Amino acid sequence: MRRAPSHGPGPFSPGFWRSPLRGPWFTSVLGVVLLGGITVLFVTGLVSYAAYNPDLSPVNDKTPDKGILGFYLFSWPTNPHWLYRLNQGVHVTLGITLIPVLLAKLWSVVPKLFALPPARSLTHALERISLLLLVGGALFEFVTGVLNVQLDYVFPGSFYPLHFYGAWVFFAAFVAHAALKMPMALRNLRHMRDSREEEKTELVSPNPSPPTVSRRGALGFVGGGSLLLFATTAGQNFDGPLRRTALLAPHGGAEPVSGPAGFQINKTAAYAGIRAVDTSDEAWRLVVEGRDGRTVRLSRADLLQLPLHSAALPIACVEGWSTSDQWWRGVRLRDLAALVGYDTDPPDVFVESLQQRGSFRRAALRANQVADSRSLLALFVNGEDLTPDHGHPARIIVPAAPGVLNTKWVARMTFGDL
Ligand SMILES: Nc1nc2c(c(=O)[nH]1)N[C@H]1C(S)=C(S)[C@@H](COP(=O)(O)O)O[C@H]1N2
Ligand SMILES: [Mo]
Repeated sequence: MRRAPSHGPGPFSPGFWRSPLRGPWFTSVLGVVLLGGITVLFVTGLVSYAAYNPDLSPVNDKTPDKGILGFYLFSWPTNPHWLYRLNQGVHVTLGITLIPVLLAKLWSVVPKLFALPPARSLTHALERISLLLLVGGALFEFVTGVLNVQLDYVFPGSFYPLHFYGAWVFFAAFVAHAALKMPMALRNLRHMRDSREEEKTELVSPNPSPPTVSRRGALGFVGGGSLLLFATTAGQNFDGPLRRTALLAPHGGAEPVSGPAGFQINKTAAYAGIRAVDTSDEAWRLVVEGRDGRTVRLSRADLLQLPLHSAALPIACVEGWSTSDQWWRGVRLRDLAALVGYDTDPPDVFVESLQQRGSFRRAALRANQVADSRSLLALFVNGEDLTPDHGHPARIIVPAAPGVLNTKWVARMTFGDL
């Protein structure tokens, strides 16, 4: 029997960590899964950032001092119309599914956190500092992500820059870590399988308790946890019975009402402080501004006199829920641009809501989004007037864009390059 080397008291002694599950094979399997999964999370996260058209700052992107990190130079496309729905569905569903894998991975290496001496050499010291960024960054990104999805914006307005900067710090540490450990992880996976004959490493307990479950069994348990999270989350990207399987989705995962307006609502009119007196046919006017200060004021009846068009488009929120295509009907954004002097080549537009309360009131759209014939100032959805909660009297709907750009209760639109 091997004797436990004692380097310190309690957890600082390797003999303190007795699970026979810990070892290079177990850690390597989880590490390889995270390598693939976190890379996808990072890419879909960056794509999601690009979808906001962050160069339309400070309106769409309020990240302070982002410098070269805000390097997007392209206009977010409008095709395919489900682009953001797919991207964000993958980002959020995968992120939630990976939680058990992340926790198991951290558990598998936790003895190393207590390893003494704290640093054997300068390289070792640097490696341990990078691990702090890695573990701290991972926990920070997963926690802020989940909080945002579940409690929509516990930190009003600040989730976005926190998650954004956190992602860069975390990913830099992650790349360094993967580059350092990948060769060893692959070697472990190729040669060792689930062998008990592992070379003695820091990960293997010198004083293991008798096993109660095999390593494969433990991996199955982690995978089962992931599968359960996946199965109770993914449904929020679909309508009907599937959405009811999204037990973990925010808003209880249920349709808010039935009928034509029976798709998910982000913020209700009551929450946003929208009063019926301001949205009545008598009171409400849409102000459209454009070239050379040209301004028109339109009542809902005026808008109904303009050519009306339909488009089947989803709402896809950054929080990871989305609706299937809904039938929107209203006035094309490019037709509104034409009313104020842009007969050809419509420019960008800055959209403001009636809403005075809460962090969300305005959003900007790029010229290519305005030009798309499916981009509407919608007055109807699924054959009926918009309900107050979906943005009555009028709301924006744009193909492939994040839900947050689809401003509800529109009051003013200013056309002109931003
Ligand atoms: N004025 C206003 N418009 C808004 C919002 C808001 O809070 N206020 N929320 C946005 C977000 S984040 C989303 S996902 C969609 C949701 O639209 P829905 O509630 O009709 O599903 O509306 C967008 N438009
Ligand atoms: Mo949203």
